[in-house]
Amino acid sequence: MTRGLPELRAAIDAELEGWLSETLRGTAPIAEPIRYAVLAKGKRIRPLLFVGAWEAAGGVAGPRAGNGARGLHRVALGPELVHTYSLIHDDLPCMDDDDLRRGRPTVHVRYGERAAVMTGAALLPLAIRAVAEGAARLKLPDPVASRLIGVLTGAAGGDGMVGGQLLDLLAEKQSVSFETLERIHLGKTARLIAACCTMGGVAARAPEDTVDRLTRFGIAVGLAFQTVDDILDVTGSSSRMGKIGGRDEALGKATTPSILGLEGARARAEELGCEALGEISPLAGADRLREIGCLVLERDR
Ligand code: GRG
Repeated sequence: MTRGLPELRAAIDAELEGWLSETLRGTAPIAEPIRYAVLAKGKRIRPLLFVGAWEAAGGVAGPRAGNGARGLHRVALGPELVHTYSLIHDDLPCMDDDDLRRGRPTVHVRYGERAAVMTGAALLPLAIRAVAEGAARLKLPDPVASRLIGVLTGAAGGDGMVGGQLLDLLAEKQSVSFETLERIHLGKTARLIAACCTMGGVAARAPEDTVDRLTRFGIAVGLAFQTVDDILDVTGSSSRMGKIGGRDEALGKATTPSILGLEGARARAEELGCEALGEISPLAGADRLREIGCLVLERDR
């Protein structure tokens, strides 16, 4: 698979669109807000990381792998659907209370709060279904498919994204140490990003030391991702980001720039980026994964 990132992103978008159309048939009225949230212009970093990690782990899609790339892209939808659910719930009035996301009104602004809660909830089972279907297409044995689901659900749960989000909310307007801040970032952001990388290694049936390496890469990239997000909340353009900036300060959130200053935060992002790239340097097929890692660090939205 030698396509560039824009082509890969387009292939993932096409899989999302096609699969949702097929899967949501007969599920009106929840289908509309689901499509609205998922098909909005996200950067698709998590599915890209999954495919990049799979390649770095030596994954090969061919006739012997069943439907090859289609199966791979179907699995890649799992983390994106979990991520989209987290954005919908994160934007709710009882959470961060945001009106704009991915360049358009948030789901609760467009469809109401009750529909937004249910849209988020509906995305979780869809995510598991996408991973299970993709694993079947790749002809992965059941224990490998179960492990993929275990990695994704583990990262999304109380010990990962949901737990990190609660810590984040509890820390509002509190004085927080840098160590505590990074523990929050690990839970609310980095665990899901790392799960994409772990899943890439698992789906490629790579040796365990490679899977561990990809997980460590993912954690460093995930922490860097949140650090850059905190920086952009201070310095970024709202129209470019598709969401309102300055929200962290308004909500009294501890962030990397609020603790280390902007320059300190930039240095921390760079340090994490180097750590991440160091982890995958021994892997022969890691060019795309490296490119995605750099994209995370250099992004402006
Ligand atoms: C309410 C049960 C319940 C759970 C909520 C809301 C939540 C769980 C977790 C929040 C996790 C969260 C939103 C972390 C922030 C991660 C982050 C920086 C998201 C932005 O990701 P991008 O930039 O977004 O990849 P796009 O739109 O490009 O996909």
